[in-house]
Amino acid sequence: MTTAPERTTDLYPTRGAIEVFTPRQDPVVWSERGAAGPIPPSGLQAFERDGFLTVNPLISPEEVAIYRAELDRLIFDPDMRADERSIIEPTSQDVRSVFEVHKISEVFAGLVRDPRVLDRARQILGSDVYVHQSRINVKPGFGASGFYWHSDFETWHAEDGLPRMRTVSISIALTENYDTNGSLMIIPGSHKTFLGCVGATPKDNYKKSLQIQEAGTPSDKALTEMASRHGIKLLTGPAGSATWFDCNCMHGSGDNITPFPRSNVFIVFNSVDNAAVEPFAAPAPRPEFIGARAPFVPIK
Ligand code: 6CS
Ligand code: FE
Repeated sequence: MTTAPERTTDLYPTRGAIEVFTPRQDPVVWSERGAAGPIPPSGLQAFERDGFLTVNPLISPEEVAIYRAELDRLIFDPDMRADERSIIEPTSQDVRSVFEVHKISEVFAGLVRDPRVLDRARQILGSDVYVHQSRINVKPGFGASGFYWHSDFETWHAEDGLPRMRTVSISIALTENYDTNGSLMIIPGSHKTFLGCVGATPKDNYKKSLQIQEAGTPSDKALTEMASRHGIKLLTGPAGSATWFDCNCMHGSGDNITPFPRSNVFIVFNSVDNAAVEPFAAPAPRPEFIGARAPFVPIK
């Protein structure tokens, strides 16, 4: 059983009076060079350089069908819709996200233990891991709203208390991720610089930020600088494909006004050596269904 460490110094200041760039002070790939695992050395090098890596396919069409059916079961369940772990689209009132699916659903619980997923997470983070957060982002057609530019780590540091950049997300496409239906956009290389954002975290910020994020978003100037220097990569792919992305990538996704949903399952793995402490820039930690807290059991 792992318990939370004492509060550490804040290596990545954010949500103060001014915007501040801090060079990354953590490795991107934590395992020793060439450590055993499913990702080949060339893949680890690409992940280290770009901050993301696509695996296509990761799961089979038959497995996609199983996860899609489970996603549909969850989002059309009235009790689930009323649950605090479900986030509703502000305009269409469709379900936008469901959090903690690895605890709600046996089917998604199995996915976090799948060696094709778990072994890659352990290889990137170089340690035992646990799930900091899991969610399905439904992004139904006809008007689902996007996710404005942000670094996940900026939020997980400020509001959940993750001290270091030793956290990785996998996004698994459960529907076709087209270039038109609000797919993930990442600024390659942005993971190497931490952007401390302006503005204190409001109390209970998560009640709004999971619909429309304001605190922790970059200024137009900073975003223009990053995008001009690195470009923007649109991550498309068929259902069954997956993208691993570092916790500090600057990323976002647009609205989906097509008839084609962009439904993905996201799992956020954190190293057991990077357990959440007190939030670095928020009045209180977010609820556990958004950011797991010790004691937790490493996934074996
Ligand atoms: O606040 C969070 O943890 C969530 N928000 C976004 C926009 N991405 C990461 C995560 O789902
Ligand atoms: Fe995000």
